[in-house]
Amino acid sequence: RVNIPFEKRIELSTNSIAKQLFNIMATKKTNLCLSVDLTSSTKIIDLLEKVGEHICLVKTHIDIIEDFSDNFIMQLKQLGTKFNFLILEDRKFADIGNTVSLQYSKGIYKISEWADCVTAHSLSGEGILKALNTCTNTGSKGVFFLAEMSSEGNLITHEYTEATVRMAAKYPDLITGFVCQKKETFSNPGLIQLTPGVQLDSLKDDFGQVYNTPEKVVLENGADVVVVGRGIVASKNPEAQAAIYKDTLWKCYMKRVSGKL
Ligand code: UP6
Repeated sequence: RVNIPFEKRIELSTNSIAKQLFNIMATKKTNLCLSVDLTSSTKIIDLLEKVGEHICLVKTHIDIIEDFSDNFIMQLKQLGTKFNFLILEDRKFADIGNTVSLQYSKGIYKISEWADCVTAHSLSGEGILKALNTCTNTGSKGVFFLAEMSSEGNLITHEYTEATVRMAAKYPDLITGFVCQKKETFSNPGLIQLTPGVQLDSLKDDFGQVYNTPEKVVLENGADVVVVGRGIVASKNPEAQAAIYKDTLWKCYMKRVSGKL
C-alpha cells in the first residue's frame, strides 16, 4: 500500500471521499490536514484564507466553537471550494447507532449536511457504521474509523485494532480510511491512513499527546494524510509554518513512493 502513488490509489478506492482526497492530494501536492482547533469561527476563517492553498483536508471540532453559526458553515464550504480541500468533522462518534444517527444529522450542528467525512470509534460495535451509512444517502460521505490513537496510555489493544479493521471491511462504500499510527494496521491501498500526533518543535504536550516527526510518520509508519494542529495554529506565523509542514510532508511522501527508502 505505502509505495503506491496516490494517483494510482484513486481507482482502488470504493469510497467517493477517499477518491476525492487522493485526487486533491495528487493535484495540489499536499498531504497536510490542518486541525483547526480554535474556538472562534472568525479566527478559523481568517486562518483558512491564509493556509487553504497548503492543505488537502481541514479537520474541525465543531463543538469547541463559541460563536457557531450557519454562516460559518457557509464560509467554510466556500473556502473548501475556493482552495479545493475537504472537511473532516472529528466528532469521534462512539455511542449506539441510533444516538449516533441523531448526533450526526440533528442538533445545532447538523454535521451530515456539511462534513465530507467524520471520525468514529468502533467501541460500540457495528451499529455505528450502519447508522452513519443510513444517514449518508447522498453517497458522497465518508468515515475515518479510529483504529489506534496517538495519546500515551490509551486502552486500544492490538486485538481491538484488528477487529476494527475487520468491521470496516464490511462497509467498503462508507469507509474512507483509518485514524491510526502504524502502516501494518491495514493493507487495502484504496483506504487512507490519517495520522495525528505530528509536530516539528515538540515531543509531547501536558495531557499525554505524543508527537512524532514528519519523517517518522510518513516514511516509517505509513501515514498518507498527516494531521497537524498546534504545530501550525499555535505558532507565531501559521501561514509560514503551514508551508513548511506541507513541503516537509510532501518530500517524505515523494521519497516513499519513489522507492528511495
Ligand atoms: N487526534 C489526536 N490523536 C488521535 C486522534 N485524534 O491527536 O489519536 C486529534 C485531536 C486534535 C488533533 O483531537 O484535534 O488530532 C491533534 O492536535 P495537535 O496537533 O494540536 O496535538
